[in-house]
Amino acid sequence: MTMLPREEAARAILARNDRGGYTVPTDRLYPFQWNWDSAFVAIGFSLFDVDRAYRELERLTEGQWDDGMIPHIVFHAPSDTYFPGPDVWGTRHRVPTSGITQPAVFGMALRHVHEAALATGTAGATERTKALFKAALRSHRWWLNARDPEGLGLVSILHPWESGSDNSPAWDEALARVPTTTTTTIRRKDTGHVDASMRPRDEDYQRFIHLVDTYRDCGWNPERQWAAAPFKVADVQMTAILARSTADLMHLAETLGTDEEKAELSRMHDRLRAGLARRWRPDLSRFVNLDLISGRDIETPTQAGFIPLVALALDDGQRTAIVAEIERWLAGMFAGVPSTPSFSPAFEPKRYWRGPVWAVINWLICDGLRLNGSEDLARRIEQTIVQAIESAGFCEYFDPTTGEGLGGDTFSWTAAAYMVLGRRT
Ligand code: 9WN
Repeated sequence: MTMLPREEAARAILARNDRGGYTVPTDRLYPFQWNWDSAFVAIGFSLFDVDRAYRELERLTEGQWDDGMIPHIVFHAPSDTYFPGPDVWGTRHRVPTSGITQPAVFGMALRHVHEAALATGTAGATERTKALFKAALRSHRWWLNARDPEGLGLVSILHPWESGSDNSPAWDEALARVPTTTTTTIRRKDTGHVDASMRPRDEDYQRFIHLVDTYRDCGWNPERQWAAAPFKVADVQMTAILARSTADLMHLAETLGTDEEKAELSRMHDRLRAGLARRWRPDLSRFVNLDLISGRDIETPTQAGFIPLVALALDDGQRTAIVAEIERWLAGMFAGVPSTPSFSPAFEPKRYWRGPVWAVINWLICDGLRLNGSEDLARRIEQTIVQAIESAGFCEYFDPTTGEGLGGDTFSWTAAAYMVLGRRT
């Protein structure tokens, strides 16, 4: 296997962030197991340690709720370096967890891990994949029942943290309706680890915690939460990732699933792709979210508008338009597709999800570009990400205008992204 210039360093980060079969995103700032971080990390592990890749996903499913939801954080072991901890969430699963979820990269990861297992002849792979496949299917059912009860073909987030893009300007208008009052005392820890100018503001945290208080008061019951939610956005990034994971589960089901499971997955896939396709806006050359409280489109430009590339085969007109739009966002940038473009009034190149570049987001965009025939652009973007990591280190995110590394350092998913994207460039 090819070794990249910083391969050993990348593996060392995964080893250092290993807490016993699961990987924390980074020490201290994020001391627990996070849902979509672990899925990306499992893909990274699958390149050199398939058993460990399986373990990452298996440990995540220890937190899966009886209704199928895979929570966004699993608190396997206590730590006082992160807020909000298990006491604030007040959930009642056998392992302490948060009460919300995160993008369903799990299905995509499972396919990667399974294929790596087949390629290396890993013993016991079929049984392990089967068990994880069942867990993934249960979580997809939860998504469609709990988060698309009206049958839009789009799944909704009830908290910005569910999107994984917590502080995105896409949420500004919807979040402004959420009160800043909380019954929980806010004790932020994040700004003790990284510069406050890179993180969400205090007012955002008050609204984030107001939402946690609201859903905890609903006893974490999905129907009650749906009815009470003051923040409810049908998110194209979330829906696209779920649709792509569904396609990957369909692929696994070919050999491992029953006829009923195959038919069910195929129905889910059709429903999600039809919902997504309706979110294309030709005048913007991207897909847009729908605010279910106001009933209005959210047109704020963010990276989410490009993520449906991973799930849809676009027609020629759409493909040409989206590629031109991505090129426009890249103009003058040092690295990658930014989370908010520099021409937007909301652009802040160093603040969380309001401009910086995330390696895993670019990984998804490049996968989608390849799927849609734009190999050259994908490779060009991947090269800038790999270069930023090689010069600035395995940071949480990067300033797109300079490549400066920001946020937490020694970040697990950046290490995984480096190994995956580096092999393609
Ligand atoms: C809240 C762990 C997570 C990522 C998210 C990222 C950030 C948490 C936070 O860190 O969110 O979940 O406290 O800021 O936005 O995408 O999964 O790396």
